[in-house]
Amino acid sequence: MVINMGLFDKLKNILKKKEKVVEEVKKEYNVSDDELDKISVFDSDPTEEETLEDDYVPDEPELDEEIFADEEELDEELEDDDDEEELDEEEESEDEVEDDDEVVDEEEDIDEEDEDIEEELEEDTEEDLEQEEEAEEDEDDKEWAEFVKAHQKVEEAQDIVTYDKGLEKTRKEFVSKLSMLGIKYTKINEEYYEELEELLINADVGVNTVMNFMDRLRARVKEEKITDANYLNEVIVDELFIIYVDNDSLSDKIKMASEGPTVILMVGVNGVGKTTTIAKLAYKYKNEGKSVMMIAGDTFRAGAVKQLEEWAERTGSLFYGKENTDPAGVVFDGLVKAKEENVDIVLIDTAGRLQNKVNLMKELEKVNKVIGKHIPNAPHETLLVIDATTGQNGISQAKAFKEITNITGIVLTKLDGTAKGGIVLAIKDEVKIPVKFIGLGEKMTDLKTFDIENYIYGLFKDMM
Ligand SMILES: Nc1nc2c(ncn2[C@@H]2O[C@H](COP(=O)(O)OP(=O)(O)O)[C@@H](O)[C@H]2O)c(=O)[nH]1
Ligand SMILES: [Mg+2]
Repeated sequence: MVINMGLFDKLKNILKKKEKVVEEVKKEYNVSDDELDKISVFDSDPTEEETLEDDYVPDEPELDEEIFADEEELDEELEDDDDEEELDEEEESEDEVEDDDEVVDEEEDIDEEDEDIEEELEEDTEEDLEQEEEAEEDEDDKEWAEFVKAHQKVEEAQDIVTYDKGLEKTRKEFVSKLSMLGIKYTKINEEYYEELEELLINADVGVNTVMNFMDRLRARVKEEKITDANYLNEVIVDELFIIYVDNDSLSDKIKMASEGPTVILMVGVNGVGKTTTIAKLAYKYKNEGKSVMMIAGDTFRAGAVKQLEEWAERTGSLFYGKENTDPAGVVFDGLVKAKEENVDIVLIDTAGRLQNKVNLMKELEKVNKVIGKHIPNAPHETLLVIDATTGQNGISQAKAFKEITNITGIVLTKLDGTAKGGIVLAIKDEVKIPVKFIGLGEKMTDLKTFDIENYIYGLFKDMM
């Protein structure tokens, strides 16, 4: 491992930038932290107005009866006028023809010239129009790019504040104690190390992770001749960050199908938050413009199917479920429907009774077989949901499930409800499965993609 001396300063810069993004967005939209989630940039798409106006160009009439009615009336009026004028003109020209044939020839010449000029004029206007359109498109592209940027910035601010709030308990408990340690000990000695170790274990960082961490810290103190406990806090943040990024071969991204539905299977014991996480994921993907379908594979627990159906309704997702039947059968029928409806994302809920490991393993095998038969390379993700408030128990669940089926990612829920947010580090280090999402509250917007920088911000922002 390469110890990067400048890491803490880099972290500090990252955290400062995050603070700035939040302040700027709050100021721009004139909102408080609590109101940030309510900003919807999509309500103010700057190119929308122009698209509406474009619909009213004459050769593409709006299918609006009132507009048609008006136009018909107008046409009739115009026709009436035309008839009278035409008649007058005809009479006049007849007289002229009788008077002199030569005039007719001249008139023909003039007509031809007129046509040429008209053609030229038409070409000119076409070119002008093209140029105008191009300019408009460029302008649209620019506005759209700016809009996307503004949207990303709002989203970033929303993420940061959600992390900030969701990790408050851990921050207050663990980080304030860490700061106290720096004040209490003017010198780094055995007692200091012991207290620090206890602090980390209490934050659920995990015994093995803490042991490795302590070894590295001691070595670094020796090597860098660190004596000041306050300065050591910086090194600690640094090292905690390294624990996480060290294992960076693990991808946090959700694997998406290149074509056809992306299938995400949710597993985990009862009560950890599978069903609500499915709802939050559906909400997220719907917001991204994707079509979503939920399949209720938890067919045994009374009310589980109904609960998911309600979430489907609320999030505007499609739904398939049947109570008291074989889960693999429900998944089979659900996937047939998902393919028929050309759905983008399929979220499958499962029952999580772990009291019989063999049964659960067989059932998940069956479900996986059905999914794989329907859609090649599916499920694209099997996400294990664990409840952060259960601490080390959650880690044990992860280890057990890992033996049962191929877990591709972890969703760590209820981080907002615990002061032991260090569990994120333990999972990465001891389970070696990436945390892909974290639950930071009960709102639909409280499920976030796991982001180490936002996590570090949520934990240590007071220390910077
Ligand atoms: N505070 C908090 N509560 C959560 C979170 N995720 C889920 N819950 C709650 O956990 C409870 C159990 O969730 P449920 O989805 O029914 O669990 P399941 O049995 O695994 O399907 C519900 O009351 C949820 O509101 C979270 O991130 N934060
Ligand atoms: Mg459930």
